[in-house]
Amino acid sequence: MNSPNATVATGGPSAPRVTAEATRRRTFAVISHPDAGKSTLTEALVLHARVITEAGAIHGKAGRRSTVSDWMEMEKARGISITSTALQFNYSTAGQDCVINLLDTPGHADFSEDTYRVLTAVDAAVMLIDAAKGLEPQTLKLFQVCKHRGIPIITVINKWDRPGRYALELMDEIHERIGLRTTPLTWPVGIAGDFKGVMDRRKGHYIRFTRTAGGATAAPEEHIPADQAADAAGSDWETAVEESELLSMDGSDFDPETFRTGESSPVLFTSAALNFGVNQLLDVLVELAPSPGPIVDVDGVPRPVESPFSAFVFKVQAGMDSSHRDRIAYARVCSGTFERGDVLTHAGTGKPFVTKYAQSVFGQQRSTLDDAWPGDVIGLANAAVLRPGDTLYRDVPVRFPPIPSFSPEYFSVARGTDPSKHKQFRKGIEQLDQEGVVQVLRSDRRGEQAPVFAAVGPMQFEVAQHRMAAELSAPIALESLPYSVARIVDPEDAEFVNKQPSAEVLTRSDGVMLALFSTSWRLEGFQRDNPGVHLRSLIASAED
Ligand SMILES: Nc1nc2c(ncn2[C@@H]2O[C@H](COP(=O)(O)OP(=O)(O)OP(=O)(O)O)[C@@H](O)[C@H]2O)c(=O)[nH]1
Ligand SMILES: [Mg+2]
Repeated sequence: MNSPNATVATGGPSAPRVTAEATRRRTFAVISHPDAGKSTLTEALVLHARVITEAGAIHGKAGRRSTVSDWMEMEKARGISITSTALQFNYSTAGQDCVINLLDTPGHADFSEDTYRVLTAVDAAVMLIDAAKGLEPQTLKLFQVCKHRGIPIITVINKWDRPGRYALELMDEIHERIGLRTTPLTWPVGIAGDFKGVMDRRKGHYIRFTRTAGGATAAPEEHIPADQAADAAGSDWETAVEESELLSMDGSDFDPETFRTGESSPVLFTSAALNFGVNQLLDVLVELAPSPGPIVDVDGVPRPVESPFSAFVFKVQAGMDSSHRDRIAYARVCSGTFERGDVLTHAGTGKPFVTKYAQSVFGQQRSTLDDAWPGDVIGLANAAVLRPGDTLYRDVPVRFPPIPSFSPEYFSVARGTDPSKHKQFRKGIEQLDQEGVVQVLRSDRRGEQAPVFAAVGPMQFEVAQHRMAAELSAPIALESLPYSVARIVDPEDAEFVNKQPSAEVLTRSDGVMLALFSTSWRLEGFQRDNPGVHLRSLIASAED
């Protein structure tokens, strides 16, 4: 099944094509504290790229109560994202044809493992800040992860249609608290709550927005030359000009070099709900966000995008379509290309992997994928062998670094409440485990019927419980256990640790034995008293 593209060897005949395809790709995540408007902005970006004709149109009700990325039932009901979503679409601007791979992430700390994993798969991040709330704790943490990984950040001050803080004050806050130098590309005309438009700081003109009913369609915009802007916007324009001059004097003009190294960040002002400023963001992403470059392998060697195909799995998700019970492994393409049906190698096992079921992903929708290029996020359907962190390659072996997993801090016993659903219970638990919705731990003492769920945050339990009932037809009851720390323990020490008060040893599905302790204080006491017992932390945390 080899095609001309499949013959890409380093420097092979298709290398220029691979370079060209990589160059027109933008792969980024939208990140922030919960509720800043990530999913709403995602929807607006897609709307502006004209993939959908009306915001909120893809899922149920127009009038935008649910967004293209929030497709899970529980997400719709609660209005929060509990899992990241990938959307691939084309966008053309100023003669450039781009392919956008956008990842909308959940903001809630309980789901941050998912968000951190997504950050291993992107080349840039759009960091949202709520105009009224400023920098919030989860945004701060995610910023640190981006900084650590060297991911360039575009900052978006969202909800400018609502009363909020002063724009200059927000810039100061970002600089003072996280040391990120802001270089606004647009500047609001009208204070927060009275969003009239933005000044394009590089070109000097005024972009005036017009509201549409319910923000359901793209907002019309007029580009008004600077010398007519005062007539159009009055004193709001003058304030914007003055503030923009202040910024320039302060050295806050865009600087490509420090943007790429993550020291400075271009800023845009938006109202995702009204679709204001969204075009500008799309254009900035195309113009300034980096295209895919070499990805460093586990030995620290960069693999050029023109190398033969390689990709790594950063997420596994099932239950996207309740009528199919399918399971999708999301992979980020690092180098080369493949055509559907090509045979790759699974680096972990050395076994062949057939890409017959490769798909391009757009939220809950999927379509057959014929080829993929560096930067693309692809879905591999029903590939039971794939786990987060797995590498796939062709011809020239490679392995990418493992992806972060967090140490669980919450533990609950799960029991089926309907004895006739024994089989569904087992299958459901296995599925949640594979996806990483929760980690599943077992012990002989507790038995198969009472596995222990381990989670980074308690909301993961709610998701597991909801999905067991709604999707997997095996309702469960959860009973929380009084543990808060886990450590890896060697099998020869397991029995000894298990006998300690306030401790218990359980086995994870990959065979690793975990010792759970009620508090870190207990754990420290145990380690002091038993220096011969070797306990290891589970890390690979965000900072690794
Ligand atoms: N007024 C106003 N409301 C907005 C804007 N953007 C989002 N919202 C509202 O803010 C709420 C949260 O928006 P989401 O897009 O779900 O926020 P999120 O960041 O995706 O939240 P999580 O996924 O849970 O982290 C919703 O009620 C949106 O309608 C905006 O620009 N202006
Ligand atoms: Mg969301």
